Amino acid sequence: MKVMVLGGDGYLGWPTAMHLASRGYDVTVLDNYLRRRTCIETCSEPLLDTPNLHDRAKIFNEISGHKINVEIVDCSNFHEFSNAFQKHMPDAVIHYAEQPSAPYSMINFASADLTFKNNLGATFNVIWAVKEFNPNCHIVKLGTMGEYGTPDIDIEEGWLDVEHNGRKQKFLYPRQAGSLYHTTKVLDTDLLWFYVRTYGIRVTDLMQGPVYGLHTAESSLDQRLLPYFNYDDIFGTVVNRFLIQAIAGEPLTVYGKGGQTRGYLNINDTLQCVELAINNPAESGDLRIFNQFTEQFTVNELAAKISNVGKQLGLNVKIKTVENPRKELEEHYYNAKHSGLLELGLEPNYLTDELITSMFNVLLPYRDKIDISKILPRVKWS
Ligand code: USQ
Repeated sequence: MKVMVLGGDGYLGWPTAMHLASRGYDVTVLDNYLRRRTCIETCSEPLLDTPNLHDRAKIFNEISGHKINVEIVDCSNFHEFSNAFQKHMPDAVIHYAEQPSAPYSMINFASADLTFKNNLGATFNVIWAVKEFNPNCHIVKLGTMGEYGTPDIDIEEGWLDVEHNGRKQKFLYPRQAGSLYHTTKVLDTDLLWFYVRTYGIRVTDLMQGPVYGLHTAESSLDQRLLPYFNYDDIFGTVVNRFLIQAIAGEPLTVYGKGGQTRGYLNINDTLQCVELAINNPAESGDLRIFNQFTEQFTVNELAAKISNVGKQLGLNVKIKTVENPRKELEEHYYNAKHSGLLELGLEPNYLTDELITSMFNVLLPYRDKIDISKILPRVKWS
């Protein structure tokens, strides 16, 4: 199967590319290094120096014998993207090519404008390239659990049966996101749904929760193959941040009351999920939606788990309440369904003490690389 990974330089894109190449897929990665540029511009450099895509593909090829094709392409430019698409004519496109940070999208007009145009533009171009040049190609789009927000009712898997005045209809589950970034994903879903129902393209929209972790089977082959790992306030996700804070001896930064609940997953489970999605494609004319996470936690629960394990390893871990820079509910109901990917065969890697210990052990050798000035939140919602 020919697979294109859009955003192949990112935290998830590169591990996905290696995972699929190792399993015999014909993999091409596309990226324009937007993540690297926005990280440099905001002083949010990752923990490790990460070789560029051509170099990483070469290193991976030398070590594993597997090939990854690299195209340095801006997916939000239709000319560039459609040329690459026609050159490789993929059977499936995995679309990670979006500005992924909620705080980044809330800095100012320029960051909001970039997020809006990049994210919607890339999705629009993927849809049009598929529709024009290979309508059978399966689009696997990374959405986010944050599209749903935190409603006071159960969150269904993408769709909701609504009964109104004695009549029934199935609709996209109501969405009310908490940042401009998350809102671009809501708009992506609407765009995809329009083109699916109008032109019969096939789409899987994965509502993913915050991801954590560093090591995958392939990245553990060589330090230079590790993912682009952020721990700063703008691009780092909460579990990765807490692990680094614990190692640095800095207090874990719980925002507000810490009752914010989200569905989380291990980076290795992201790889399983996207592979399951491409191997079980959506039907033509189907917008299939899966909630992609394995277990839910409050921020306080995450801080307690990481603190307990850190202390067992001899780290001096403290937990601190930080004024919440975001506008979000800090205590709320949360019950999100997530059975679709399990039914396809997902075997979760849960956030056990053993797993937290193994993540600490992978990260501890890089203690000297941590820049503690990147830890406290710099971007406020208002
Ligand atoms: N949080 C803290 N302390 C911190 C960092 C975060 O309490 O130091 C809290 C946040 O306020 C939030 C929760 O932890 O309530 C999760 O924050 P996060 O930064 O890990 O995740 P988020 O900004 O929602 O975004 C991340 C990814 C994004 C993805 C999303 C999935 O950056 O690309 O779409 O997770 S979800 O959250 O389900 O929408």
